[in-house]
Amino acid sequence: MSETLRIGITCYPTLGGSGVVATELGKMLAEKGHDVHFITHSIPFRLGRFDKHIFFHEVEVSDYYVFRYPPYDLSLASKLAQVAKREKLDLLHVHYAIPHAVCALLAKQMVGDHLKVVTTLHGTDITVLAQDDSLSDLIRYAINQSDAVTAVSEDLIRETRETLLVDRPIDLTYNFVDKRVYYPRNVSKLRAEFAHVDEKILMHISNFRPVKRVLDVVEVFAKVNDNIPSRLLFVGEGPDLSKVMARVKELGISDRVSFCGKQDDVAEVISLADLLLLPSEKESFGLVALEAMACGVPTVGSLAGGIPELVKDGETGYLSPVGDTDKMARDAIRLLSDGDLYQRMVEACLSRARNAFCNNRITADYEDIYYRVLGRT
Ligand code: GMT
Repeated sequence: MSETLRIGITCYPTLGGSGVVATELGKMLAEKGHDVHFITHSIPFRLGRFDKHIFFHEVEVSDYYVFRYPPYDLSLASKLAQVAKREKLDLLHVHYAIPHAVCALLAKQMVGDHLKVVTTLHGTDITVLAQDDSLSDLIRYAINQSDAVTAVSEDLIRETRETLLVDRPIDLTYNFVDKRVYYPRNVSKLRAEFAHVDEKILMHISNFRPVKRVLDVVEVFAKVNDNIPSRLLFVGEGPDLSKVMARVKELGISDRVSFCGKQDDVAEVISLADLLLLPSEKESFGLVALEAMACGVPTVGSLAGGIPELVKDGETGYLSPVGDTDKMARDAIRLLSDGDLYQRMVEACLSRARNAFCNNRITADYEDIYYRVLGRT
C-alpha cells in the first residue's frame, strides 16, 4: 500500500521518550511522503529540520480570567478538530490516553466518524494514572473508543489488560531509534575530558523522577568504583537531582561524578559511556537503553516493566530485581573487567538494535495500522 496519508500527531513535545518517539515517527512518515501535522503546545524538541511534509500547529490556551485552571485539554480538542477539518486529516495519532486520546475523541465527534484515532500507550497513564480512581474510567473509555491502540511493550499490554480490564486488541509497536543518528560515535577527544584512559565511564540519563531510582545509580557506581577506577556521568535533571547530589557528596565521590544537565545530542553523549545504568522501578520500555544499545553501549538495570524485552539479560546487558544494587554492581564489575565479554556484548547490542528495533520496519508497522483503521488494507 503506497497511498499517502494526512496524519495529525499529538504528544508531549518537550519532554521524555514518548515525545522523542512521536517526533521521530512523524519524521519517518514525512520521509515516506505522508503529510504530518504536529498539533502540540510547543514545537517538538527533536524536530530539528525543515521538511515540506511536516507542519506544526500550536495549541494556544485561553487565559480567560474566570478559568481557575487554563483549559489546555479543551483548547487541544478544539485545535485538533480545526486542523483535522481544514487539512482534511485522515487520522489523529495521539501519544498517551490522558489527556490526548480523550481530546482526540472529542475532536472526532466534532469532525465526523471518518476521522480515525490511533492511541499509543507509553506507560504512565497505565502504571500511574490508571491506579487513580478519579481517572481510571476515563482512561478505559479512551482506550476502548480509539480506533486502534498500540503499546510499546508486551508488559504494558499485560498491565493495561490487568489494571483496566480492557480486552480490545492492542498492537505491540516497540519504540525505535533512527540508525542514521544512533551509532557509535568517535568521541575519543571528548572522552579524554571526562576520564583517564584506564578509567571506565558509567552513565545515567533520565528525568530524575522517583520512579527512576537514581539513588541506586549512585550506590552501584560507588561499589564499582571501589573495584575499577571509573567515572559517573549524569545527564538530565528533575525532582531527585538534589538528593542525588547530596548522596554523592556524603559518599565522598564528588570528584568522580559529573552532572551534565539536559543534553540534546544524546547519541554523542551516550557514545562516551562504557555502560548505562537503568535501575528504574517502572519502565514500560526504557528508550534510553535502546539509544545506548544502538551506540554499542550495554545496560545494567532492573527487571522492571518492558526492560527485559529490550535488554537481553546476559547478551546485551544484565538485569536484576529492582533495588538489588549489590547484584547490579557485581554485574557491572564482571562486564567492565572482561574485555572479551565486553566486546561480545557491544556487538550483540549493535546487531539487536539494528534488527529488532529497526526504524523502517516499525514505521511500516504503524502505517499498516493506519491503513487498517481507514479500511484501506
Ligand atoms: O520515563 C519517563 O518518565 C518519561 C516517559 C515519557 O513520557 O516519555 O517515558 C515513558 O515512555 C517512553 C517512550 O515509550 C518509555 O521508553 C519509558 O519507559 C516510559 N516511562 C515509564 O514507563 C516510566
